[in-house]
Amino acid sequence: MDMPSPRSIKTTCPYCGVGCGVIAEVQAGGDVRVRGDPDHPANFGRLCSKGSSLAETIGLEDRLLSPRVHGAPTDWNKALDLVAGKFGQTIREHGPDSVAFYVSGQFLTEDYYVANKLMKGFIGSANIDSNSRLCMASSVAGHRRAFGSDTVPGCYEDLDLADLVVLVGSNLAWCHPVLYQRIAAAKERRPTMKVVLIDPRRTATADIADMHLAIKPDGDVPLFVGLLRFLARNRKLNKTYIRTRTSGFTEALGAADAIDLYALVRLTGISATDLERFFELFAATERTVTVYSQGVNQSTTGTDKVNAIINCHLATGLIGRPGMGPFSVTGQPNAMGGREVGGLANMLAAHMAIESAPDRERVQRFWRSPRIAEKTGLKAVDMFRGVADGRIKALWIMATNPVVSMPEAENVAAAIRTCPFVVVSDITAATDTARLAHVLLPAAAWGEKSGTVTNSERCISRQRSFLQTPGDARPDWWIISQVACRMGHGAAFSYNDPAEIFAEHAALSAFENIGQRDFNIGSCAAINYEQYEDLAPFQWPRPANRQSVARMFNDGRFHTLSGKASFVPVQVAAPAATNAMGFPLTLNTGRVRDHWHTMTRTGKSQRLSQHYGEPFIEIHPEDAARFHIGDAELVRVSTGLGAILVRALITPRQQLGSIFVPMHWNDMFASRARVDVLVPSLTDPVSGQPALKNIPARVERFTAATYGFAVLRRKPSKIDATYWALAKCHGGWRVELALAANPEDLSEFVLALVGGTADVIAYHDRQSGHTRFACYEDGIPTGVVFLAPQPVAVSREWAISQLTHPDCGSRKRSTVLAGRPGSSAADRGATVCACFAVGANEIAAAVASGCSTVAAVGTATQAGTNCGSCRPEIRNIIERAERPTGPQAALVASS
Ligand SMILES: Nc1nc2c(c(=O)[nH]1)N[C@H]1C(S)=C(S)[C@@H](COP(=O)(O)OP(=O)(O)OC[C@H]3O[C@@H](n4cnc5c(=O)[nH]c(N)nc54)[C@H](O)[C@@H]3O)O[C@H]1N2
Ligand SMILES: Nc1nc2c(c(=O)[nH]1)N[C@H]1C(S)=C(S)[C@@H](COP(=O)(O)OP(=O)(O)OC[C@H]3O[C@@H](n4cnc5c(=O)[nH]c(N)nc54)[C@H](O)[C@@H]3O)O[C@H]1N2
Ligand code: SF4
Ligand SMILES: [Mo]
Repeated sequence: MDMPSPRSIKTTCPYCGVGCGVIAEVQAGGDVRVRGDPDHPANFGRLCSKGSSLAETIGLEDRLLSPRVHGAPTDWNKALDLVAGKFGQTIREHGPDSVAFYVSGQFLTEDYYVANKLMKGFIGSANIDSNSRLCMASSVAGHRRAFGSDTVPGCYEDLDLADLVVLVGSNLAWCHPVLYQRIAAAKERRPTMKVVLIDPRRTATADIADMHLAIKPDGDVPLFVGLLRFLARNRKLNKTYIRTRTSGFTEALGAADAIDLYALVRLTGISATDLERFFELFAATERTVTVYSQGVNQSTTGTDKVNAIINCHLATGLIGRPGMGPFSVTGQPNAMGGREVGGLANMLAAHMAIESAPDRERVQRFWRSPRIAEKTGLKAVDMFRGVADGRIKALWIMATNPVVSMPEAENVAAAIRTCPFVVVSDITAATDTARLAHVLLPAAAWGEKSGTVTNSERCISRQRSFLQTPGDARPDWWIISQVACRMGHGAAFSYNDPAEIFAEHAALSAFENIGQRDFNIGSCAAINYEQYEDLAPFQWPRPANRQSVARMFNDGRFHTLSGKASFVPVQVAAPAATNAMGFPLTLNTGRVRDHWHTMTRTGKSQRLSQHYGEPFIEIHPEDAARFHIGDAELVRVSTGLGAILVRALITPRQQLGSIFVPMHWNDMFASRARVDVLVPSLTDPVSGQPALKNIPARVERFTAATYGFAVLRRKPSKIDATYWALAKCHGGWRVELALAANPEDLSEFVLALVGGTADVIAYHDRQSGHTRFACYEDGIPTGVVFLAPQPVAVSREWAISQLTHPDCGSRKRSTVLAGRPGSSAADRGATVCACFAVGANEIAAAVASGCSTVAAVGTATQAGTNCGSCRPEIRNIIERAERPTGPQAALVASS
């Protein structure tokens, strides 16, 4: 057989909404390498740590390769007939609103389009909602209130051109790293450029901030209302713009007048001096971009936060021109595409409104559909309530993992368990949601499927396949269309490829649209397969025979009835009670640099699993002392809804009274760490987006009888411990452990963990109470286990290296049992640079030997010289000039 020749395919990163262009190089032997696409306008060749590690995540381990019904593999015909039959029967017996689709911003536009078309036009319900409800809904609602359309006004170039970038509730350094680096580079070129960060935590993003305003959780509405008042009182308004291009200013200012500086300090927690400095900077800078993300959207006042920000840009006319504007950055790779196809319960396709009878009639006519949803469907939180109370009797979850990511996650799981018919489409069966499904459908993954995505700056790019689809996996658009055909809608769903779907979507965007709707990509309405294959990235709108538009609203015309932008009179409400009885702390949740959501993909990469090896809580030193929590001890975090168990990471970057727990860890990777089990389903009244930050909580030290750390060659099938957390590492798996009671027989416990028939050598240090085990099979190490009455103080990186050390003969065993590096081996410390696996201690050593800049550390160690995602942390090490080692070192790379 001929070896296939090496190929290079241009595609798009499947992670965040920056939407970086990626070149996948498939080697002759089938190996894949990825690099940034130098020609892509989103990244010009750059990638972050997640993008750079994509090749590590495309293996077939844990992939779902055939449809399954009640756990048993079956063929597509049977599975599709069953899904179509059950949905059809449920609709006939209980009406169209008895079924629901819960979809995802990680769908490609073509997947999203057909799912929305099937539900709204052919089933006739609007019960299709998306995880974007947890993500972008408040921004969508805020845009629609202000602009009359869901339009992101600016583009990435504005970040280069701005003289002031205000980052609100955005950890850009970790969540949109390539944009963060773009700002950092612009600031290096033009040191007069200013960056202000507004976040209760001092995140890695603070690294480039001239000013960090550690705002009180949910203090954003008062802050921006206060800014509007300041602008008015200091004659910094653009009165011409307000008069000619906007409406409702007087009411908005009236609402703002209710708040004086004293109240502002109290509500925001920011000093009067800092408030004034920020207000003056905003007032004095024309080229100002305000970037915002989940610290804004995920709140009961999320939509008001968005409008409070937009109000300030309208009042100054800072919108629609180079280097300025409010800028909501999208989270998921296709959050924006989902909005374009209207794949949410309160939207219709192509920026048309479900409330509008003419829009409904137009879409129905275009689709030639037998019916059209007449009213808004159930939004995510209500959808799962509907599942719980029996209104929804058939549910299809696609490309999202709600048992981990939805608030009240345990109630969501219970609802799914009671639902008569649940279908899950995923690339893996190893998720907390997939294991509750009656029918599992194997989806094609990134690299195997083809379609388009739209990034934060309205840029539409192709994802292209470069791998063969394994087993029976199929693209989502195909799966949905097949079900639609089998429900009797063959004429409308007989697509041969995604190009046909994209052309239809583009045609609908231009259908009877002479400027009423800004989303218009009519230039692609007649696109054929070859043109689609070659489609270069472009920004919408791009109507037929017209160029793309980089900045919207530059003509001062908006999509409201009056054509003017609307001020929203945002009221400053008293902040939600964070000190509810018995819950004295505020729980904040979010992301870490190297994991993506529920870890189904990044959890496969050992490089990405090293930055943080286990779930953790960040807590301020004084709060830790108040609750008697020591560094690296375990903490029980609880709310009225439940409890989780995570590792303590004590850091002054966290504000007093506030704690942070990442959203990523779940039952596949830890014993009890799904943070959404703790989060109540409180939603923003306008957008229906749940408040996933700022939750009353409490903490207690969890005292274990035994703590442990293990490095194992094989993934353990079961871990019998009160606390465990599993992470991929070089050569195998690392496990953090804690047991409430001492096991009766330590060796038996170790053998069960390591698996197989290992020889076990143990060493017990009577003085410290530590016991160390080294397990071998045929002279090859299969596990190294450390157990102790306190958190285990062994260097994680060093212990991991023992599994794959070339010299693993008996001479080495004494070193392993000593539990520390021999005199010849250095302890690299916690991984900071994922690309070149450079540890904190190596960087600290470089700093100690005279490297005083990030560039110098890069020259000495290579750290930070590839994707650059770790540069804020390197700078942090330089500033502190020392790093802790020991058990917490695995955690503190970022603290
Ligand atoms: N590494 C990584 N990157 C990602 C993702 C990922 O999973 N991992 N996911 C992607 C997705 S889908 C999304 S939506 C984005 C999210 O991107 P971000 O929104 O940047 O990420 P988060 O960590 O959720 O939250 C941002 C910040 O909001 C702050 N915050 C909390 N409460 C408040 C408040 O009341 N006011 C203010 N001003 N700030 C507050 C938090 O402290 C946190 O630092 O990231 C995308 N990029
Ligand atoms: N507490 C708290 N909770 C949060 C957040 C928070 O900040 N705090 N953030 C919220 C936000 S912004 C978001 S976006 C959500 C994200 O939450 P989820 O959407 O639940 O998280 P993912 O892990 O991205 O889930 C995607 C699923 O799709 C699967 N998948 C991957 N590719 C494909 C494909 O091509 N087809 C199909 N069918 N499946 C595929 C993956 O294996 C995975 O199971 O979490 C939300 N939940
Ligand atoms: S910033 Fe990173 S995760 Fe986001 S699209 Fe670019 S490479 Fe992917
Ligand atoms: Mo998101």
